[in-house]
Amino acid sequence: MKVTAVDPFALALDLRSGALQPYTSRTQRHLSDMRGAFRDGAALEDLVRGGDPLVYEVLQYDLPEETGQLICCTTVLYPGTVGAEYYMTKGHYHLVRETAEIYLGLSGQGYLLLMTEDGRSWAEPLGPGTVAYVPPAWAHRSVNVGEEPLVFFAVYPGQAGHDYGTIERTGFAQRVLRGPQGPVLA
Ligand code: M6P
Ligand code: ZN
Repeated sequence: MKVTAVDPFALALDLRSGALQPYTSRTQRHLSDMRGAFRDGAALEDLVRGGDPLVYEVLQYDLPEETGQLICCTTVLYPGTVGAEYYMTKGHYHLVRETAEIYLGLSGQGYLLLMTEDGRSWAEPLGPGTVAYVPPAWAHRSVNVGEEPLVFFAVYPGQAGHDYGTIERTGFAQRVLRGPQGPVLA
């Protein structure tokens, strides 16, 4: 197998804020980047007009996107709702379905939602110290149900790739809504 030679390295991860030093890319997603994801499209447009808040950001140390490498990143998902629906990530399958991922929760409280193309769905609570396994072929999206940022660290195979299109077409099997007694899975 041919794999790009990379020197060993170590990064500094702040276990509370998720700050990763150094990082090489920072992806920021505002609500306007998430049209179609939330149930209440009119509420989303109101919030976009009101200043288009930042929903989450991903700090990553980029490596060659190839078999043999492991890529790690941290996600900071801010608290908030669109209508009754908690802020969440876009969510994706891996382009190469035969690849898994590990999440390590650092701070905040939320859920990791998962689903398969043949109709299974799953929700795992995600908080400080949670190690969650995303098996091959499971789409994954995280949701912040707390009052502070939901922060987690993730590791996935270099060749995995992100398939957002399938979820844009099918939506996600479950939604997490703010109910009178707290979060409700719908
Ligand atoms: C995790 C990983 C990343 C992903 C990020 C945000 O950190 O799964 O690969 O980019 O969450 O999720 P999404 O790409 O679905 O917006
Ligand atoms: Zn992934």
